[in-house]
Amino acid sequence: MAPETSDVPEKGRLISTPTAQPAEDPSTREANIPSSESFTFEEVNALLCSRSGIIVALLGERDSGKSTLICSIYDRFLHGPFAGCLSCGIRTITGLERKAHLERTESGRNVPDTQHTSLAEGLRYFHFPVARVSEPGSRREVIVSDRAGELYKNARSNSRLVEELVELPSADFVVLLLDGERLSKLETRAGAFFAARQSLQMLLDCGEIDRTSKVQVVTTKLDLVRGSPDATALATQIEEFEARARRDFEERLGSLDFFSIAARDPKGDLQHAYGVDELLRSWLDGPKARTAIFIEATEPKTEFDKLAFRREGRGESFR
Ligand SMILES: Nc1nc2c(ncn2[C@@H]2O[C@H](COP(=O)(O)OP(=O)(O)OP(=O)(O)O)[C@@H](O)[C@H]2O)c(=O)[nH]1
Ligand SMILES: [Mg+2]
Repeated sequence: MAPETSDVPEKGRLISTPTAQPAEDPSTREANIPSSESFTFEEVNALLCSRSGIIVALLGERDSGKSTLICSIYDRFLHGPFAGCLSCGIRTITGLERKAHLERTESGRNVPDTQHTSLAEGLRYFHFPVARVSEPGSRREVIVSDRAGELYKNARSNSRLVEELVELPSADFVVLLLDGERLSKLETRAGAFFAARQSLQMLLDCGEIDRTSKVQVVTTKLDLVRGSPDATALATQIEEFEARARRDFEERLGSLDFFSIAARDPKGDLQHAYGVDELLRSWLDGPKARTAIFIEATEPKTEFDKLAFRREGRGESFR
C-alpha cells in the first residue's frame, strides 16, 4: 500500500508532536459542540442532529488495538490526505493528542506505545470530519467510539453487561478487532479466535446486532501475524475462521466483512496505519444517511433516537 503523501510519519518510529493542527471547523460552532477531549454520547447526538455522519463502534478485548487504530487515523491526517480524504476540523484534538502521547518523542520512550484505556473512562467518541480530495464539498463526520476492552470481555460472559454497550444500536459499522498479537502465539491463538466468535454470537443472541448491522472483523497487528513462527499455518487458520464466521453469521447480519491492519508496526516494516485507509474508505462508502435523525414521531429504536425523544419531551424513557 503506497503512501499518499511523502510527509507520512516515519515507519514505526516515535514522532514529534506536530505543529500543524487540523484547521478549526466553523460549522461545528453552529452545532454548539465545543472543542474537547472527546465527545460523549449526548454530544454525538447533538452533532448528528444537524449534519451527516457515520458512527463506528470499535469493539475488542483489552490490548486488541482499538486506541492505536484511532491514533493512526489521527496521525495520518496530521500529515496530509489519507484514504483519498482531507481532514477538515477535528474537534477532539486534545483527547487524540493525549491518546497519541506515548508515540511522541516528547514522551521520552524508546518505542511507541498506546496507553491502556481504563474502565473509568467510559464510552468516548473521537471526531474525524473528512472530505474527499476529489470532491471538497463531500464532507462527512466520521465518529469513532473507544472504551476499555475489559467491558467487552466481561460482556461475553455476562449478557446483562451487553445493555451497557449503548454504542451498538446507533452504529453504522460495528467493528470487532481480532488481536493479531494473540493470534501470533500458539498458546493464545485459540482463545483469540474463540473470543471473536463468542462476541458475534452473543451480540446476535442479545439482539444488539441484526440484519441491519454492518459488521467488520479486523485482524490487527498484521506485522506480528506475518512474523509468527508458523505464519503460513496461521494465514490458513484465519481464512478458515473467516469462512466459518460467514457460514454461521452472515445471513443474520446486514453485511460481514474482513480486514487486516497494522495500525503501528514498531519495527517499521509495514507503513504506518497499514490497511487502515481501506477500512476508512469502507466507512465512507456505506453508511446510513443520517442528516436529521428524528423526523417521524414514531417509537424510537436506537439509543440516539431514544435520547432525542426524551429531550424533545415526546415520550417516556425507553431504556
Ligand atoms: N506490533 C504491533 N503492535 C500494535 C499495533 N497496534 C497496536 N499495537 C500495540 O498493542 C498494544 C495495545 O494497543 P491498544 O490500542 O492500547 O489496545 P486497546 O484495544 O485500546 O486496549 P484497551 O485500551 O486495553 O482496551 C499497544 O502496546 C500497542 O502499541 C500494531 O499494528 N502492531
Ligand atoms: Mg484503548
